[in-house]
Amino acid sequence: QEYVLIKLEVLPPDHGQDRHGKMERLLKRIEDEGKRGVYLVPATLRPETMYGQTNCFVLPDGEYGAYYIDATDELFIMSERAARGLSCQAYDAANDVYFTKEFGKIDKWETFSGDELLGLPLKAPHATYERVYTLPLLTISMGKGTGVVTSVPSDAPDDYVALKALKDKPDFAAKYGITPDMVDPFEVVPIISIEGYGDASAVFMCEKLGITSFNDKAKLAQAKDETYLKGFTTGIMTVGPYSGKKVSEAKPLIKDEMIAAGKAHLYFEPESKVVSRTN
Ligand code: ZZB
Repeated sequence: QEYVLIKLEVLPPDHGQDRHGKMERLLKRIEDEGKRGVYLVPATLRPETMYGQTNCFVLPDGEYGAYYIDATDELFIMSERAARGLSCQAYDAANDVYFTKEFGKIDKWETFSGDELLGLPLKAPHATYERVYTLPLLTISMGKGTGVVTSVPSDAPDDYVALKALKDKPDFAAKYGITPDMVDPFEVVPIISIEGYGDASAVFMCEKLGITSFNDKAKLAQAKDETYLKGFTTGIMTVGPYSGKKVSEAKPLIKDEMIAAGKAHLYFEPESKVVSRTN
């Protein structure tokens, strides 16, 4: 499985977050050592939807680490499994540069539980919002991608349902230290128009199928499959430099541009067997 890692830069905590001070210490350390930044790195199959990001999701009980990436001189926050996967992959295959200096060797600077990452302000590439926040999502699988998910409620039904729940139930959000300013200003951003589904297909499908919570598992799966398929086959971009182009045409162009600009990297999901560097 080929994913695209998106780099969401961690900004200095502004209020109430980082209750153990780990992020503050990490940001201080990278400044002292002249490293380039700390990023949450969600894995996505839909890089063309980054214009519609409203937040990032982590699993509150999940275990994450901040790993040093030699190729970019930055720290990436992700699951240990994903860090191991990256350390076995080329950053720039043409020039024989790998993500970490030593094949398969990871360098963890800090450990975070998901709830220690909640509420952190982030700068997300291509997003219309200047800063977005890290919010809880209980359906994240730590065994897939990086365990970090970026949220596009216009086109991802799961994201729409999760963000709506946090907005509609401030008491639930407060349990995770999420304050209304981290969710209320973030409206769905229409980015792709699909004939018969409008310009926010996830919202359309959730309303059409009457999905109100994560308990509607079968309906959510149906909504996801349908928006995925329709988005790719008949969707038209309505924002960005490829506005007016088909999603299927814009997607590889946007992906390549983000990678060339250092805003994203390719990430191959590790299979059970690790592929050797020489083959
Ligand atoms: C942005 C995005 C925009 C996504 C969209 C989807 C959609 P799949 O097909 O099941 O592999 N994701 C990534 N990692 C995880 C994880 N560990 N746990 C739960 N969800 C995860 O799903 C890949 C998609 O699931 C990824 O692409 C990511 O969300 C999420 F408009 O990134 B996506 C209709 C879907 N639309």
